[in-house]
Amino acid sequence: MKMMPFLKMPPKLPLYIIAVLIALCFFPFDLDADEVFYGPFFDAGHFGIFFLAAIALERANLFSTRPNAVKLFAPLFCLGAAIVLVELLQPLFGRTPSLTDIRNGFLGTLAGVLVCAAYVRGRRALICALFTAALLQLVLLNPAIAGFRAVRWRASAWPLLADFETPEQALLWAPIHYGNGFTEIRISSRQAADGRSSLAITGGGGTWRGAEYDAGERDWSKYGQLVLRAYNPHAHPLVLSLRIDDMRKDPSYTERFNKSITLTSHWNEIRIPMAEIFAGPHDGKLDLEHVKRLLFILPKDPAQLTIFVDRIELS
Ligand SMILES: [Ca+2]
Repeated sequence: MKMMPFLKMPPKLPLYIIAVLIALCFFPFDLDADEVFYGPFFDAGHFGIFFLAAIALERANLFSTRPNAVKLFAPLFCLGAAIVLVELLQPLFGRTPSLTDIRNGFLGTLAGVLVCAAYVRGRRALICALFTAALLQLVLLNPAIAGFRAVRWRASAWPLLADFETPEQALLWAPIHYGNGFTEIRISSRQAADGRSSLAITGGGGTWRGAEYDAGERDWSKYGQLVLRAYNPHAHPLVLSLRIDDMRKDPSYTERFNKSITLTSHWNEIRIPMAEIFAGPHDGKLDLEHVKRLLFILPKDPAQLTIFVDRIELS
């Protein structure tokens, strides 16, 4: 088969391309603000990076005089070792290693090797291999697309933080628990302070459990208060804890805003002045220009219970 012009390159260029592609894995991207998008985006990116690296390695002709089995497996072995090494070294560059990255890197390498094998078999085989690789890359990008929708919703709804009326905002929330317990969160139509649904937070056991909202480092300082609605389905009062973090990493109890709120039966509207949140931490003030997380902690009660929260906004 006649070589396509775009695959013709000077002898050492493929090796430089591989070096640049692997260097991309170490670039210290700041993922904090829109991690719900960038996290899965860079996970999926490992597929594309090692797909291109596998093609570049084939173009480097390092194994062209070797037996067929070596030609096939040597790129898998070399890039496989690079994938694992990259993940082991990533923490040194402020990146987080993950098994998803390793899986996606291997899949990308495999797809690249298959495209190279298809290339010598003819145009139809090449088109099929490229189509399969593109499809796989799109499937792997799917969580990033969902994350992008969540980030876009957060920006467009601002200063509304949540109303639970649309599914994309669910990705901004995550269940949390510590110790032997469980937490489950879901958008529920059983209760609603506005619209038709709210967020049900169910937990039991453990030291503490609740739900966390990814506030995206947004600026709360221009607003007068945080307003939210919480529903207590029980006949007796419950104490819900609210926590707000700024950019401090793993803030201790004295470095964040903490407040206990007594919920009477049914819906409660809670208004917290921004000045109170600002002055909340015992150590310093809360950086209202960069709010990172909002957490609801369920009452310290070993029994399983559910509370609902709805329409959380700044005003
Ligand atoms: Ca609602």
